[in-house]
Amino acid sequence: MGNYSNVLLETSDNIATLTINRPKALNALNKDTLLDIKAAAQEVAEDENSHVLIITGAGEKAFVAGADISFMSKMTPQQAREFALLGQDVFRTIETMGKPVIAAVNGFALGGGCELAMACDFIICSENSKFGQPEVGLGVIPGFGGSQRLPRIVGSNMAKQLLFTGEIIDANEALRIGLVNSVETADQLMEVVTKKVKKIVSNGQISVRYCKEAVNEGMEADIDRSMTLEANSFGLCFATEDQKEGMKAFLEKRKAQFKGK
Ligand code: DAK
Repeated sequence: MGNYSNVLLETSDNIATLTINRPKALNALNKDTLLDIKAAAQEVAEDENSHVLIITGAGEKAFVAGADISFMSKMTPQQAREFALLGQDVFRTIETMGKPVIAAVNGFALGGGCELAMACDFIICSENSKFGQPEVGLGVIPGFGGSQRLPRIVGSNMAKQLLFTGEIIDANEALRIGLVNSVETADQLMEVVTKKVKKIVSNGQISVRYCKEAVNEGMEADIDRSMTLEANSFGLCFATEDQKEGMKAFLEKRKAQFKGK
């Protein structure tokens, strides 16, 4: 896979792993890092051998400690707007790519780091993780979608509490409010995430993709429209070899061999 200055990208067993790699700055997101994340995500989206993407942070302390405050401190209003639009675009690329993206949060996920994790399909974190949107303490608001995704995930009242106070919550509180799906020991985080991801990879990739689209698009639509979306995608599955193989394998009492076709 391609070489990037601020992220590492590797693939094995159909699983791509993108590691934000600026550990000295706790993987803070500057413009170049955002551009690397976007290019790497697009590479994975186009790579036939990558079925799932895991995003994590280098080092033992942080997933991503936020947008780079030293970089942001000197921005003009116009540059700030451009920076917010860039981050939003990068995170939308992740959110809308036709493959599952799992955040393996291994430490601080603050500000832009929490926003990056929330743009993924779900989050599994280590016990030492900390989450929060501390932007109000810096005199700004979240700029990479945090004020929009947080209420969609944890509900508007809890989101407002976190956004207004800027408080940092630990992994167990993140689990309690439904921000993360599970909390693992730091040692076992990648093992657990990989196990989960291997289950995803063993399924029909087209149907996994349709599930992602159905949830994402359905969440933004009224119930009638979202039911139509589901019915349409359900119908489309019957145009795939995977549907024929999946149902045939069940009836023959064997494990399906999906081809993603
Ligand atoms: N940006 C830049 N550098 C950071 C950073 C960050 N967000 N977080 C940490 N670092 C750097 C530190 O400056 C330090 O660098 P050196 O001093 O060694 O050169 C190094 O990482 C290690 O950090 P600490 O020495 O502070 O480590 P500690 O363990 O003592 O503390 C910490 C860890 C995560 C509690 C602390 O570093 C911290 O509070 N960091 C800032 C967390 C934060 O507030 N994050 C949210 C950032 S705001 C927008 C676009 C985007 C956003 C908003 C608006 N628009 C364009 C409108 C998003 C905003 C954010 O993400």
